Amino acid sequence: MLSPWIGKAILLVDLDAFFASVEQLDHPAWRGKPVIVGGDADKHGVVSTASYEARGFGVKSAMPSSMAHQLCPNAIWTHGHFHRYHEMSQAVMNILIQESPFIQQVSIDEAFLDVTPISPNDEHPYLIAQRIQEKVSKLGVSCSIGLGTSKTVAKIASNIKKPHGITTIYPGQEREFLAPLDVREMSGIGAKAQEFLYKRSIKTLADLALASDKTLTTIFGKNANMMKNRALGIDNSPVESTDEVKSISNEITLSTDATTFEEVDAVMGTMASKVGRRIRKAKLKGSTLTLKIRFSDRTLKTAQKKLSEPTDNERYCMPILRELLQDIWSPGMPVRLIGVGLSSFDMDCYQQSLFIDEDTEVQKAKNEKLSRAADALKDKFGEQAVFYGREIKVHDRSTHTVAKNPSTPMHPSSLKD
Ligand code: TTP
Ligand code: MG
Repeated sequence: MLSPWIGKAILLVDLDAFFASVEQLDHPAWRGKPVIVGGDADKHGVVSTASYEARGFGVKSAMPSSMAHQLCPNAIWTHGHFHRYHEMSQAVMNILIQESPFIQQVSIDEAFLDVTPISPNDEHPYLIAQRIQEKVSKLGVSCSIGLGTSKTVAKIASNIKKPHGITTIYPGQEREFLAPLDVREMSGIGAKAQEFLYKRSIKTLADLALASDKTLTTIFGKNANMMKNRALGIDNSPVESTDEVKSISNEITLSTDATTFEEVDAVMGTMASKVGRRIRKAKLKGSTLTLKIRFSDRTLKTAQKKLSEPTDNERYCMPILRELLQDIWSPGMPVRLIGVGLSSFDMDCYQQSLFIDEDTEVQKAKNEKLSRAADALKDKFGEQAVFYGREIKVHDRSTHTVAKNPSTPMHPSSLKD
């Protein structure tokens, strides 16, 4: 018998060993075996994710592939099949949308859902979580769910029972649940913040809630108070449906660093064509173009240009992206991540340039025709149907999109880091 649920109810649904589970679904012979999705060990690759069988040997996301090989020499390796992960992610999001219109997708395999019982939809949130798990299982993958009164609690709870668990923190139990947990469990606290806090004997969320404002401000700045409240289970941030598009971007983390112009240009071309396709689907045109590069030492550089006219065409963007690239990168510098984005979808988008140059117009028409033909083919035969020239190579080198931005056409993403 379930205790009644009074008040706000938020679910965080997170797929289990997502990329590896899709691989096991698509390759029945791999089921029940250690599977690793990642880059090649001899090219300094890293692990994207590992099946739970491989995790038993200590293999983890972001671990160097060479180490994963040592820990689990018999694992089955794959570079990954990104269109399948995207497809599966969409199918899961469709299940969630049927359960509540208040959905916030936060990564390719994760979304918050507000399922607060309000008459006439006053079904117990736990039953909704159970139904979601069943429907997701029918797709051939599994998910874990955290249920709580806030996004903070739901997110932390979702990690407690994995795989295929539901962890419920009833209203009023938040503080007791959070208190003994390691500070690292909280979103926004990474390895560096953890080290800083540990040095000051702040190890659990209870310690964090009691820490001085001065210490918390040193590490979290203007978010100090918010973090303290969250450690106490106080978090009123809403599940924000993300329909309003402010920018459309795609980024990719490479399994091995790109160092030559040819390599970087090929990846940039692929990201630009993904952005182009999404922006055309959304029927928008953007007038600010952004290029983002993360180097192997994790430093990040971005370059931006206001375009002379709004565009939805990657071919128009490529020469400008190459100029931007020159500003922030020189051949030989090892590149780990490349992102391309278009933004500024204001009224200017719909204005035509006042000075029409005939040659440019002819080229523009040609570009448009080519892009639309490619879109039509991709609509019919899938994302992998058409590649532009050098793009093809990218699919052998890239392991995953790590942007906390799934490439859903109407999902906004920011290139800010
Ligand atoms: P996660 O949800 O963090 O991990 P997961 O789904 O593989 O495993 P878990 O059961 O713990 O949720 O990430 C979702 C996918 O994102 C993951 O399957 C692969 C990709 N990813 C990377 O490529 N690199 C990374 O470092 C991480 C953390 C994830
Ligand atoms: Mg997951």
